[in-house]
This record gives sequence, C-alpha cells and structure tokens, in this order.
Amino acid sequence: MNKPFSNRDAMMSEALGNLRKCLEFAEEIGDVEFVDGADPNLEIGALYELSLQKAHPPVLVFRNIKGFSPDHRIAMNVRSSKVFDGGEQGLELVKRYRRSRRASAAPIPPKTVADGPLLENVIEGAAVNALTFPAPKWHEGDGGNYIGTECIVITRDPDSGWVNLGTYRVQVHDRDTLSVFIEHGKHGDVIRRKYWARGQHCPMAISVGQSPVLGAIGAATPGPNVSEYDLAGGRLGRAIEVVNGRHTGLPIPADAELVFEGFMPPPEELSVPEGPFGEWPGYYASSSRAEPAMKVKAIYHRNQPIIVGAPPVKPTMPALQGGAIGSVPLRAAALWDDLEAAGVPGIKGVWKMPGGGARFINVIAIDQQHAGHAKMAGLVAAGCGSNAYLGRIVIVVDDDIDITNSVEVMWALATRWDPKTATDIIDGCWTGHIDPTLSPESRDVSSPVNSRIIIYAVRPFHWKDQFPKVNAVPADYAESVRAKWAGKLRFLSR
Ligand SMILES: Cc1cc2nc3c(=O)[nH]c(=O)nc-3n(C[C@H](O)[C@H](O)[C@H](O)COP(=O)(O)O)c2cc1C
Ligand SMILES: [Mn+2]
Repeated sequence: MNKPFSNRDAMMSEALGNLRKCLEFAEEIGDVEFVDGADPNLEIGALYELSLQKAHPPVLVFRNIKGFSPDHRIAMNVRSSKVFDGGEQGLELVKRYRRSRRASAAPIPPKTVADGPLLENVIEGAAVNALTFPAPKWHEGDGGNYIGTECIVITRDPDSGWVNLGTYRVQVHDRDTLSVFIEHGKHGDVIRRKYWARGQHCPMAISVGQSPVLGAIGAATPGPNVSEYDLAGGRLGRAIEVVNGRHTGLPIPADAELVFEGFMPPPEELSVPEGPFGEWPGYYASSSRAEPAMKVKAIYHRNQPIIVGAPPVKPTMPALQGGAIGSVPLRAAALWDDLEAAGVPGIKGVWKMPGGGARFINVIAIDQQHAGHAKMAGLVAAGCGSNAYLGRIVIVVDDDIDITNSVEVMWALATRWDPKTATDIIDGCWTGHIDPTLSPESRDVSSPVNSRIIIYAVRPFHWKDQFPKVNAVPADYAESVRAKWAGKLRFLSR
C-alpha cells in the first residue's frame, strides 16, 4: 500500500493519457475499491453516491455486474483519484489547473493510426446490441438506463472539418438507438443542426470509456473551431492516437474502451422520450422530452471493456466541495483564464461557492485598480465563454477576502455590499433545461434563458481609502505573538 513513486509527475502524466495505467497506479497506491456483484438497477448509483460522502472517495471498479458479462466493468471517481493528487487544494489547485491549461495552449493534433486496442472487437449489422453493456439506472427517478455519463460525443463540422468532443449524457433505448441530451447552443448541437439543415443525418461517435484527459476535455469549454483532441494532445505533450470510424470516418480514440458509431437523423425523422435524469443542480428539471437519437451502425470495444461512470449528484455532497469531482477548481481555472484573456487586470482568485456546483455561484477576488474595475470583472464573468451557460450569481470581492471560505464571502456581502447601488441584474442569459428555476412555460421552449445577478461586494473605489478599517489582529503580529506564547499556552498548539 501507499508505495511511493519515484517520479510523481511522470506517473500523473501517464495516468492522464491512459485509463488502464491510471487504474493500475491507483490500485498500487491502495486507492481502488473493487465492488463485485452490484446491481446496475439503482445499487451502483447508490454505492457511488455513498462514496461521495467522503471528501476523498476511492476509485470504484464494479466487476461481475449483476445480469451482465463478467468481462464488463464500470469505473468511477477516476479523475479524482489520489493518482492525480499533487497535494494542492483551494486556489493552489486552481492555479495548478491553470498551468495545465496553458500546456494545452500549444495544441497537438491527433494522429491517425490503422489499428488500436479499440478494434479488438468490431460489431456491425444485425449483431449490434447496445443492451449487452451495463448501463445503470443511476437514480430512482431516472426514466431509463444511461451508458454515457463521463462520455465523449465526437462530431465533425460539415463546413470547416472541425472535430468537436463534448460530454453529453447518453440513454440506451434499444439495441441500436441511443439518445444524446445536448443543451441548445453546445457545440454538438450547433454541429448536428448543420447536417439537419442540409437534410442529412449527423455522423456521430460516442466513447463511453476513455483516458482521463479525454474525459476532462469533453467537459471543457474551449470556443468553437477548437478541437478538444488538439488541446488534450497539448496537455499530454503527445498526439492522441485515433482510428477512423468505418461508417462515419470520424476520428475515434484508438485506445477507447467502448464506442458506438452511427448517425443521428433530424428530430422530425427520429425522436425518442429522453429522461428524466437526476441532474447536477440536484433535481429532475429537464423532466422527459422528445430528443433526437443516434442509430448505431457499429460497436467497437476492447476486450474486457471499462465504462467510465460519473452521473450527476446533488452539489452538496462532501466530495464535491472543491475536489476534482464536480469540477469546481477546473471551472474556476477556466473562468480565471477567460477574465485575463478579456483584459481584466488584478485578478487574485476565482472560486465557486459551495452549494452552487461548478457553475451557479462565482466569486472573484480583485485588487481594485481603478473606478469601474469591479464592474469589468463582474460583467465579463457573467458573459464569457466558459461561464455563460447556466450561471446565476457573480460576486466580486476585494482580495483580502479568502474566497474559498464561504463565511468570509458572506462577511464581504454583509459589510461591503449596498444592494441598491452595487448590484446588476441581467435578463435573457444562456441557460439550459436542467435549470430548476425555469417555469413550466419557459421549460417548454427549445432555447430557455434565465437572469444573472452581479454583486459588487467591494469597498467603493472612490472612497475605498476611507472605508472603515478591518477589526482583526494583523496576521504577522498574530504570528509573532503565537511564536512567543506557543510553548506556554495549550490553546495555541496547532
Ligand atoms: C459528467 C458530465 C455530464 C455532462 N452532461 C451534459 C449533458 O447531458 N448535456 C449537456 O449539454 N452538457 C453536459 N455536460 C456539460 C458539457 O460537457 C460542457 O458544457 C462542454 O463544454 C460541452 O462541450 P462543447 O463545449 O464542445 O459543447 C456534462 C458535463 C459533465 C462533466
Ligand atoms: Mn467544443
């Protein structure tokens, strides 16, 4: 157990690019819990949720899943494994993610290869049967079985050839029908509509088990015309190897575990009832709707394929509070990068407040440099690419506030914010069907919108030097007093 690795960075990088290596390393450091014989009908979902009661849950590997081939496995909590734990937390972790995002700033396009482990099994024609793979019913209110949670949906823009990867949930309906829930405006949606506008079916490939780097990049939010493959290659420092799908020609990760390839006709030609599905805000907001579906032409899988699972859970779970699950530091890093790219100066920290998951409640600490600076930060944060979809609250504070401590943020609100003069409310912003606040009528429209509040809980710039002084012992004096008295007073021992 807990065997030290001689080169931690090398291990992390190898694990990031290779699911099976990642699981091997995790097992070596005692970070895997094998679960034999669990029922995919609710029990796997319940065990997963129970694991999130811990701040640092282990990787779960479900084997011998009830009712399925013993060869098929489901792995969970993979990207939050201790394999990737560099010891940072809070803003230090956000800064580490920013550094790895910068590595992807030198993108490396994927490399096409003729063969790969994915092609160990190729199933086509009448033999196609998606029902033979374990697709759990994760939560009691779910309307069906979901094989795609941490999955990547691969599409290609018919105009530019841009290949997009996006993580969108995938429900299994029958042997060769999978629905994909893509919110309006996401890249996979924009691309599929281009095919439909030409009267064509949209070519699509869906991987439901892949390397951690691809799992992470599928949920990342680079702008249009940027291929997530290239960014993932940049992050690994090597090209992602891909094989061309036999039916669509789409590039598919050569070492993926299980991939469905096919075509998605326009909704007027094929729609199926999708959902309900327990969603990350903690509700069943999108209910059940008619969604377009992909007809599967081929299934590719490795021997003993591993599906990677990550169904949403209520954002109050202990494991979601700032760790790698739930993406708080990842999305904070993306927002920080967007703020700087938009030219906002003096950003000292970006965080997402507990309870709001990685999207709803954004907090930005700034070192105020000029009048209007807080406004600049708030307006960009409410509208920039990584943060535009499904937001709610942006709070701008001064940089003496520890934004990873909700009590400190509430103190800033309580003492520096004048609701009448230091608030913006903006209507008509991008949201999705999983937004619980949508009224039944607005939920029925295909492109729902919501509003944002921006709260400027900063000392007003033009009289900030006259703002009342903070009543607290200065940190350096407190330390010197502690040093002087520590040996003598028990309450000072750490
Ligand atoms: C586990 C997980 C599941 C997700 N499920 C969905 C989903 O069902 N539909 C959706 O539109 N976005 C979903 N997302 C968010 C998208 O992956 C994210 O918005 C991403 O930017 C989409 O890629 P795109 O920007 O290329 O469209 C999910 C994210 C994660 C981490
Ligand atoms: Mn994209």
